[in-house]
Amino acid sequence: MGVLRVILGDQLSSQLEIVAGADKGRDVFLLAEVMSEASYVRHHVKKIAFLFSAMRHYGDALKSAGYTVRYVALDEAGNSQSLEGEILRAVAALAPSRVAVTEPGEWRLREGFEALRLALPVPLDILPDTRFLCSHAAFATFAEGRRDLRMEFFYREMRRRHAILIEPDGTPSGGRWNYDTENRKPPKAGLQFSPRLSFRKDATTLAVLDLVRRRFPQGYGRLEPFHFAVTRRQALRELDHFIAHILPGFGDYQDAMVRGEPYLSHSLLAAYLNAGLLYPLEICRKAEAAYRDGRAPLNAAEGFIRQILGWREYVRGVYWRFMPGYLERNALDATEPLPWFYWSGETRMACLREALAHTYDHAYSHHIQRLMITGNFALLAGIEPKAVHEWYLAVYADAYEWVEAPNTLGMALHADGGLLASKPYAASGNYIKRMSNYCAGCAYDPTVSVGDRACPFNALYWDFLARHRDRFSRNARMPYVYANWDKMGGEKQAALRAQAQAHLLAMREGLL
Ligand code: FAD
Ligand code: DLZ
Ligand code: SF4
Repeated sequence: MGVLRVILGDQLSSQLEIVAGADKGRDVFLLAEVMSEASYVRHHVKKIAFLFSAMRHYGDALKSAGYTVRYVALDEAGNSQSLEGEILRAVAALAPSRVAVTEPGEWRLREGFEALRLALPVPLDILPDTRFLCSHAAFATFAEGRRDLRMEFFYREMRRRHAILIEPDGTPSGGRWNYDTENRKPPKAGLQFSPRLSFRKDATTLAVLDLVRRRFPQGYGRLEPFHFAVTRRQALRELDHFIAHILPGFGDYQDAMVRGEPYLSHSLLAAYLNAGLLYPLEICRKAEAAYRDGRAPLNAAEGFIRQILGWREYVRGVYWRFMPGYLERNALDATEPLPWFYWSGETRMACLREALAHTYDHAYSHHIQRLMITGNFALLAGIEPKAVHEWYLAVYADAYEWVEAPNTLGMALHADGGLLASKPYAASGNYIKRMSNYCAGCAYDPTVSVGDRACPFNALYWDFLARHRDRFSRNARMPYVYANWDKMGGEKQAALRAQAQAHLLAMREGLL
């Protein structure tokens, strides 16, 4: 035979060279469901089901297009349950002239493939992942010689390079690069959000749900209802639905949080984009077209495009530039174990309960919940970054290390010492009260900082700032916070710090 072409579970894209360059008559594709990938963290069962169903549909689509596919299901006899093992087994069975794989999205697999190269009797080609708009080389050029890797500069370059929201004279549409200041409205009473699509489960998805139920009985999360798109065609319907009905409202309430509303105006596209069912440029172009045709305001289109063309590409660049050391970073010396309630959802804090329930039910929570609720709490309470990282990597259907790790260690926990975010995203209960309607249903009171009803975010916030004063008081964006702390006087400061210790004790005892 010709080349054994390996497709990983998050590489379901026909535009990749691994597919585009295939010889239908001679080459064989390999897709394998393996326990090593399904259990390297405690993945949400919906994430496993989504990926297995999408992989099976993708394998079927390749077959329908006339390719030969070796698809190894999780339960298949002889499955070695590792990617390396399945490649070696396929090589022994099919005797290809070479093996090809698109570079994996995680460092550990990249290392695994380098080791496999030595064990293989034929050459292994690792092809670039051309789904991304910024190659490793282009990111290196951007980063070279810069002391400050701020996303905003990167984003402007990407806008220019891909001519998105750029006018014929080279200026940004509307005259500004960034409309973020218009995208921070607190939720108002009676806000309505459009209903979301739910995809019919075919026989393939039903078989996968049955498999996941049997093989992951102790798995984290709620498996059903299961409404995910599992094919490119369905993912495109989700995209078109978003552009037509949701995008116009994306900007205004981008930072808001509303009880009982897991999605608000977010796109839900990350799981599809990261698995290869959608491409970043097609999404950005559709959002731009919606703005140009008057179907979406500029603050919505720009805000949305910035997330994909800016943040998504930027965090991937940061990941590959700073791995493998990035995962070990712990600049704030945070050592608390992850509280059990991150898994169980059992806490008296209504904001965390809400974010954790969405996570458990949907393998999803939106960005502000990830950053300002679960992330902010872990930052303030000093939870060990690696434990937090493993939790985020497990629980979201869109989670892969290249995108999750910089968001968790860099953006949420400041564990990279400010490489990704110039100031920590630390906030007290007042922020959560302003940006959500969670506090009304809480055992705690966001306006109280000391005592039985004290919102834990308050004392933990001040204690965090006091603990890290040496580091943050030099930060040009933070002097006013320390001025407020100093104005409080010693007695109040001592009470807040004692209260923070009481919260941490309660957290350790599962009573918070
Ligand atoms: P929308 O709000 O609709 O945003 C549109 C798209 O922009 C997303 O689909 C995503 O592709 C991209 N995007 C938005 N924000 C970011 C960002 N900060 N970094 C990279 N891409 C972004 N995103 C992941 O895709 N996988 C992860 O594992 C992940 N882990 C995160 C962990 C933490 C602690 C934080 C704070 C953020 C994380 N994010 C992650 C980023 C972001 O929260 C999710 O991309 C977003 O919530 C996915 O929902 P959505 O598709 O509805 O996004
Ligand atoms: C996440 C995941 C899971 C749950 N299962 C598989 C699998 O069985 N087979 C596979 O090829 N890929 C799987 N994946 C995705 C990989 O973990 C992913 O390719 C790496 O994390 C790199 O991004
Ligand atoms: Fe969260 Fe504090 Fe509000 Fe309760 S009072 S919901 S803990 S911010």
